This record gives sequence, structure tokens and C-alpha cells, in this order.
Amino acid sequence: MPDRKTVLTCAQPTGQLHLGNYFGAIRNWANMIDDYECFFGIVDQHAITMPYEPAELRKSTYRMVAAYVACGLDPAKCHLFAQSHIIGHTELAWILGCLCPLGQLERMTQYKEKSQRENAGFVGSGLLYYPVLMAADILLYNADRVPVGEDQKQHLELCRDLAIKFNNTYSETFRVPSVDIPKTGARIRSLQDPERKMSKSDANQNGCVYLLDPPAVIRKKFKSAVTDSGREIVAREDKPGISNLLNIYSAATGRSIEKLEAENAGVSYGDFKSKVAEAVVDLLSPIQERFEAIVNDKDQLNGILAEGAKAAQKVAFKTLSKVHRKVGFVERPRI
Ligand code: ATP
Ligand code: LTN
Repeated sequence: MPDRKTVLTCAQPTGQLHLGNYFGAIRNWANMIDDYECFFGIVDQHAITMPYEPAELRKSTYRMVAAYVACGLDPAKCHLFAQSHIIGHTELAWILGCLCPLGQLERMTQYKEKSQRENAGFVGSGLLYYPVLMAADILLYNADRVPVGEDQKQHLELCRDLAIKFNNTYSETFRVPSVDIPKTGARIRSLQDPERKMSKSDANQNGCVYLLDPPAVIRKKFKSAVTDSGREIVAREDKPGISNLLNIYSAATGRSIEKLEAENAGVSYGDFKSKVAEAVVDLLSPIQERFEAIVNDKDQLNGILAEGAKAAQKVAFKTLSKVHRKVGFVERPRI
């Protein structure tokens, strides 16, 4: 279908996916694969901007492909690719970087945070250049929609600035992507501290439910979830714990919060937490089964990445040769 609009989004192959990632991002992406030409990049080149273990990166990349497929990103309907497989991301980043004011990169929140967090005192230039590479990821595919979380807003704005600057400096080349931050979509909070978002970097790991947690661990985490004073099961501002549990219950079952409130009137907090845990176990079981069935099948995972790379490279080469022409590079010889 050539006239379908393009969706592109990427994630770093670091850490394990959790319920927040699933409800807030991956499940929404899975809902787009029938209507859009979707490219989902696993950005391994971004992942080396912070200290890391090569063997771990390789393993995480494969696990991420397996997890995405298990979560419904059907490789027959979308393109899953590894950033490092595609010629064009770093090439375009170089060109965009030559248009990007240094000061704008130095002012990026993520750069400031991560460069200060770096305890060894070493800050690689890649960390500063990260947002330019991200702009290249997006512009290379002329994406119509780039679904990202709120934390990526500043990076997306830089991408827009660079697209506009390129178009003005040379001539109309890039589609300027809109900032596409879903307002809806469950914002899942930590089970231990519902004032904060569920996050893999949470100091209290009991607050974070991973997609691959065994049922016993999921039940334990929900059992120890903090609730609020009182006994009512209602979503209300002064009841952040119960509101979060209702939110998770609703996201896991597809039933509305109102319906769940009505159904659970009079149920004790303890029993309610067990019900939510069971709903999450039921939701995650088939995902975990699909993950286990594929994660050790290297041939299949490599095949998925090869298919993704083929589709992505086709688009990338097209954009890259156009960009090379516009900036005045001479025609590439056939070699
Ligand atoms: P970190 O633990 O380092 O903060 P993270 O767990 O927030 O990372 P990211 O890799 O930054 O995960 O996010 C991947 C995607 O998941 C983003 O689109 C982000 O908006 C979404 N996401 C992350 N946490 C939540 C959450 N608690 N609720 C809803 N969406 C979330
Ligand atoms: N910086 C993003 C990951 C990312 C991305 C992208 C997202 C890299 N390139 C292009 C969307 C489009 C993050 O850390 N979540």
C-alpha cells in the first residue's frame, strides 16, 4: 500500500520492558500497524552513548526484538530494524550536525542530566550528539507520525528545528514531523510510590512490574502495593494508590474505570489487589509464552531484523541520496 502514512519510533535496547512501557507505548504502536507503514527501530547506536557491556547490548537487542514480537508488533505487518544495520542514520546525523548550533545541544535536559550523572567523570561526545542522531532517525524516513513520551519532546523540537533549517538552507526536502505525544494512554505509576511513574530505574524494584516477571513475582509485587487510607475503591486525586491500581486493571482488561469501581464496591483492598494481579498475570501469560518461543531462535530473530533492514534501507538510501545531491556532494560512483 504505497499511500499509507509512515510511523517511526525507536527505543534503546537497554533494560527490561515493564507495564508502563507496554501500556504507555508498545501497545499503542501495535494498534498502528494495520493502518500505517510502521518502522520500529532498536537504536543500538544511541545505546553506546553511555557506558555499557558489548555482550549485554547484543543480548538485549535480540531480547527486544523477541519482546516486541511477543507484544504484538507482528513482523509481517511492520518493520523491526536495528539502527546499526542501516546506512544513513549516522551519515545524515553528520550533515544535520553541521547545521546544529552547539549551544542548543549543550542546553538539552537529557544531556545535562546524563553528563552530570556520569560518575567516572567521562562524558563522551556521543552523548552531546545524541539528539542530532535522533533527528536523523526520524528525518531519514520522512515520518508523518513519531509517537514518543513526554520526555522526548525537547528532542523532537530539535528535530523540527533541524528539518526547517535544512529546508531553508538548501530547499524543501524534509517533512517537518509534528510533536505526537499521546494525551491519553495510561500513565502507570510505581506500585510502591504512586506519586512517581513506574520506571526501570526506580530504586524500589517492587514498584515496577516487568513484562517477563513470573506470575508469583507479579502477585507478590501487587500484594505489597501501597494503597490509601479509607476503604473505597474509587479513582480520585486523594487516592493515588487505588487510582493507579484501577488504571492498571482497566488497561489490562479493557473495561472502564467506572465499571470496575462499581464491580468492586465493598471489596477489601487485599482482595482487590489480588484481582488486579490476576488480570495482569492473564494479560502477560500469552506475551511471556510468545517471548519464550522465539527468544532463543536466533535464525528467526535475525530473519526479522533482515526483513526490517531491507525495508528501512530502501527508504534510507532514497533520502540519503537526495540529501547528498542537495548539499552538493558529487554523485557516488558505482562500486
Ligand atoms: P527509565 O526507567 O530510564 O526512566 P523508562 O522505564 O521510563 O526508562 P523509556 O525507555 O524511557 O522507559 O520509555 C519507553 C517508552 O515507554 C516511552 O514512550 C515512555 O513514554 C513510555 N513509558 C515509560 N514509563 C511509562 C509509564 N510509567 N507509564 C506510561 N508510559 C511509560
Ligand atoms: N531518545 C529516545 C529513543 C529514540 C527515538 C528516536 C524515539 C532514538 N531515536 C527516534 C523516536 C524517534 C528515547 O530514549 N526514548
